[in-house]
Amino acid sequence: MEMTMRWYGAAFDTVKLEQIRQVPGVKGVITTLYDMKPGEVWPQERIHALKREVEAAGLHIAGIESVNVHDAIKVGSPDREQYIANYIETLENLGKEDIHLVCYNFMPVFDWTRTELARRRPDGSTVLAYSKAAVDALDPERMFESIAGETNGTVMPGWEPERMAKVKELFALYRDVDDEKLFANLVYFLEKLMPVCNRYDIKMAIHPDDPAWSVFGLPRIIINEKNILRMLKAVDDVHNGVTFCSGSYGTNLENDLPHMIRALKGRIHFAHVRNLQFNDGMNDFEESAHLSADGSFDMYEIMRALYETGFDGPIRPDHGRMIWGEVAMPGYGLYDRALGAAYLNGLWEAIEKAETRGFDK
Ligand SMILES: [Mn+2]
Repeated sequence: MEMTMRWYGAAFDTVKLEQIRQVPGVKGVITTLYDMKPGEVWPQERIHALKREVEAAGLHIAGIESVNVHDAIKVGSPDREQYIANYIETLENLGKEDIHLVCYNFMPVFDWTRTELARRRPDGSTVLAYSKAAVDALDPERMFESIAGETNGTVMPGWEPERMAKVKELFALYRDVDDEKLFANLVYFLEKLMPVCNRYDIKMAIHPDDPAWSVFGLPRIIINEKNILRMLKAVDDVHNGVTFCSGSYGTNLENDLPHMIRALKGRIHFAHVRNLQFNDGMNDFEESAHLSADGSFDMYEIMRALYETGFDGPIRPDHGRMIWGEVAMPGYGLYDRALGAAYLNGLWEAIEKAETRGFDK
């Protein structure tokens, strides 16, 4: 396991590499070229420059989150061939720069869905939250406007304004795409990627749909153990793997997280670990602090399952609370993610030492 933090790049992130460097145990960042649009080829020089920038701060790039997938690939329209070729070229350029992990998702129209970006908790912190009642009352085409005022002036991944301006067209594009078609398009895409992934040893790590069920009638496939196992089997290559995100799979209380981790042994290449607090079953939840006692998940059992399955990829704390007056992209402040990293490191050390030394009787 390597502890990392996500970093959006100097032009977009309120957190500096120098600050990340001071979080105990963090030597790697998960980063991206945030201004690249889905479907564009990432130039090797820009990847190289990003790498140099990260390394100048005493860190290294542990992986990319994300290289976004163009909608033509997801819906399977004829122009997907060009976009797949572009994606392969991007992977080639990443491989040449010695980058071996790429997180991506295959969610239609919306990336993750939350209905509040700054719900206030009793301790005065604010967190991202989801309420079914709010989703039901919402016109999906107005989803972006409803949260736009809460982004603290930042551009949120998957919710870029230029993308949301076209949301009506996007819905039309997916009109004839059901779960099976989306699945077939994902398999088609992955099969095309495997040769370049093998050549450069690039592990593709699909991020689950968040929340892990259909929203606004759109198809959703990366939501549970059964579907992921089907996907892994359909393209049975170690480079076709998973980002295990506890906060996304965990939105569905039917998902037994430690069990899933064990079932996906060897194919989890990247982990996002965070907690959720459920207030009214799956109808209402919020992103609590990472600590088990602050939310609904047993974080010890999640970390233990990762340890026991020999997980050796990057892990990162996920969305943090906004605390101590910080103003940052919701979920991506420095302070609470640093607390999360320290806590997860502590759990890991305790699990590792108990395993290797045993407890004194
Ligand atoms: Mn995640």
